[in-house]
Amino acid sequence: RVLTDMEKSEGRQTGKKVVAVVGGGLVGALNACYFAKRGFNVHVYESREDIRKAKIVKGRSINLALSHRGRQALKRVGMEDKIISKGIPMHARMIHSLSGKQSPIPYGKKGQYILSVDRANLNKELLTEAETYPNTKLNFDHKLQDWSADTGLMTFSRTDGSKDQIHADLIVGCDGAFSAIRKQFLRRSRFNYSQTYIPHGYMELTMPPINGEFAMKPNYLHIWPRNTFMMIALPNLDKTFTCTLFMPFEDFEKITTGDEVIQFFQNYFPDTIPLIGAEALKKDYFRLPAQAMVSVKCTPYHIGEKCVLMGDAAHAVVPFYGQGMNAGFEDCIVFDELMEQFNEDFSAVLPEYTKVRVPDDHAIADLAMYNYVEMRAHVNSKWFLFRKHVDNVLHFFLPKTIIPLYTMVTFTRIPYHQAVERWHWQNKVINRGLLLSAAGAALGGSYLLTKYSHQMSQLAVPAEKIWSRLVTFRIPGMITTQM
Ligand code: FAD
Ligand code: EGU
Repeated sequence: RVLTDMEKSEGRQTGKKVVAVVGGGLVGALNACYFAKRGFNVHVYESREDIRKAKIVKGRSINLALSHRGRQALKRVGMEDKIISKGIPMHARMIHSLSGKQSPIPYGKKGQYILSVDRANLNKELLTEAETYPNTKLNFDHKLQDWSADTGLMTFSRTDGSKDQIHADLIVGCDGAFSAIRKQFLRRSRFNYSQTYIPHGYMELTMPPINGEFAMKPNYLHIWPRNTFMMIALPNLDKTFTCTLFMPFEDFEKITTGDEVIQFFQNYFPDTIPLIGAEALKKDYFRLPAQAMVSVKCTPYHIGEKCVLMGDAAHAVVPFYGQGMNAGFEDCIVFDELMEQFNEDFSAVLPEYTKVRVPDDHAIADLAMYNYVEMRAHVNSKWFLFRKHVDNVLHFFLPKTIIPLYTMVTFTRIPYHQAVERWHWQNKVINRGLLLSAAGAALGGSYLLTKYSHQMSQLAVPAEKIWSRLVTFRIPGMITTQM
């Protein structure tokens, strides 16, 4: 429900508590709307300049895949329509094989698509929306230095060298993967924390329009799966694509000249050279060094009734499920529901938030890491196509029993940890051979055989291995929370 200006201004008079949202990124800006809607006096503190005024916006990834969880969170503050109107629907993946062949694999039924959204625009729109509440104040150029868990006093530094000391009743840490708020948690007893950098880095390359049109089909998430290397491309409103190359740092470092860049692309992504342009590629590649990716898990997410972590500050995940922002946005829904349930009593809401949210955030962190390992280990374009078709075929024949994991993650609000449990259960069902009944085998097998007869010969050697991988998932401890 969208609030009227009258309703929005009510918060000002209520003399409600002061909520400090630290970090005005995606999750911080959305959270500001949630707290403002409840009438709190909301102060957002963001270390950077106002991105709506800044000329150059540096930051991670230009565009993002927005899916159901994120959309639901936007909807609750009346922002869904505004954001999706500037998003580009992606109804399917487009798998690019080494030979340049393109094969689409739909995400699901007609209404099941994800959206490519511009990070900067999303952030700007959310900040502007937060500002429409008179009980919200945005403070840019405020970098949190330190804060006290006993008093709730925060110290901010400004670029002119001055310091600001500010008090709040509740501090909401939305300051990203390297959270300064979290530092105080680390000093406390019984706080669990783990951080893992993966050996891969990522680099963004722009694919310009050709004759004013998208260089590739726009309504797809384009994927070039090449085992240890992978590239992904999402469309932008200006008809460019942002290509993200994922590769071990080791390999990034091996490429030192423009000619080596072209040689590398010639070997692995030949179809993209004319689309990105050989000259642009040589330049773009050296413009910025490859960026690191980190996975962070911790628990608890709160300190007493004073402070709570949300978004990447609580759980940075590797981007191999397209869920980091979506999970962070869902954090806001979960917290808001608990605020309703416990009458905005922070001393009850905060512990319950940790209790219900930690298992789900840890589950998506583990899933994303699992998918990273899986993709790196043996996912080339044939394997990717094969696996997704098996998922879809099983779902087609047993729509109520077998729901692909990505479907539960991307198109439902089934709690992440339940999605994982259900996935394990489904694999057991498949494993026990219920599906290997004559009918299932004949139907599924003949479908695959006719469609992939030429590829079957290549799969034939490790077929047993592949099948056992498919049905058993013997990777102990990968999914269960290891804390
Ligand atoms: P951030 O976006 O990092 O925002 C944190 C904010 O806090 C920043 O504005 C920062 O300036 C500010 N800040 C930091 N320190 C301080 C301080 N000391 N004081 C004050 N302010 C501070 N997610 C998806 O859902 N879909 C995708 O397709 C997707 N793709 C991705 C691709 C890549 C390559 C990467 C790296 C991530 C991807 N993600 C994706 C994840 C997504 O980017 C993050 O989960 C999301 O940005 C988290 O939002 P946040 O607000 O918690 O943190
Ligand atoms: C990575 C970087 C395809 C944006 C996981 C799928 C991603 C995104 C997939 C990035 C993949 C991988 C899924 C979505 C999405 C797939 C998903 C990954 C968006 C399992 C901007 N992933 N991503 N899975 O199914 O569920 O299409 O940078 F290549 S969207 Cl790694 Cl659905």
